[in-house]
Amino acid sequence: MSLETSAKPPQSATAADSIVEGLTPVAGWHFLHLYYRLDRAALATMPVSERRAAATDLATVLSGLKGNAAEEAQCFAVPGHKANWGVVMAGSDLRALHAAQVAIEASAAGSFLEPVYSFYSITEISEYVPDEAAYAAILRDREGMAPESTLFQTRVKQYGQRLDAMNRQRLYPEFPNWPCLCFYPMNKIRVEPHQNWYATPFSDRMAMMTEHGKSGMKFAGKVSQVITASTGLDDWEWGVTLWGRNPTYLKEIVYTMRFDRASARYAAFGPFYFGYLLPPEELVETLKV
Ligand code: 76R
Repeated sequence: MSLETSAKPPQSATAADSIVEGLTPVAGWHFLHLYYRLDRAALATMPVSERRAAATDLATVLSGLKGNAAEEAQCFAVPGHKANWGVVMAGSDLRALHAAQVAIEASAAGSFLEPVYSFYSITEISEYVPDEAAYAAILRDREGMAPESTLFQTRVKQYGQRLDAMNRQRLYPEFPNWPCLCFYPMNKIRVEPHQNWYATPFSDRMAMMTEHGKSGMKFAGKVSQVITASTGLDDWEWGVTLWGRNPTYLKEIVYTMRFDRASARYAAFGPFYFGYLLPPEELVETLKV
């Protein structure tokens, strides 16, 4: 395999001429996952009335996130010992998102909340999302469709019509109100000489991502994903947030993708967090705060 890297630059939002100074992403939203454990020993020392007030305070802070600090926010219970609960927020205002984190930690519940994990990233449109012309080339070269055929032209046109909405969802995602979600960070590995994603020609990477996209599409309606980018921002290169209509579908999609070349040969994963969505009042009730 050639180690020559492609000259093709990514479709970067920052490739535009103008400089956008500030904390608002040039395109997309900030994306913040926060995970906490409850310190039961600290909770046990609190008088019941204080404990109830702290639970109410926490539920109030969490209820106010969506529409105020963040455009989207959801909280969820996490079974197991890695964390007891988590919250995921997305929005354009970094200081508001950070203030929301501070509000959780400085609330009356702060004295018994132990932060255990966080991940900061920004939504993006991957450089492998085909534009209309690239999609036409895929139909022609990989699916052997004749460009003069009506079917070919219809499919390209329909794709172009869907693309705007799909890109909006990639940058400004609406969080599905589904029963459960999972989160994990990932890297594309750089092992020389044959497994360096970044030294692999663009066309090979594109072919692998096309295979990846196809295997993901089999889960349409069962799994919804938001891939956020964190190179230079957090310890891993991407955050993967998946919502499932059922935990089984989350298990199945991750297992299925282990066999895609992009994951089988090039992916490394961080810790996995799984949770089930709950409204804030029910969350504090369930956790027996
Ligand atoms: O967004 C699109 O639908 C276009 C095709 C596509 C791209 C470009 C796509 C489709 N993904 C893309 C990019 Mn994805 N994705 C993951 C994971 O566990 C693993 O093995 C990998 C974790 C999952 C589960 C998943 C799901 N994807 C990416 C990138 C960015 C690469 C880059 O830019 O360099 C990563 C890191 C990544 C990882 N992906 C899909 C899915 C699903 C379900 C789809 C199909 C979406 C659909 O229905 O159209």
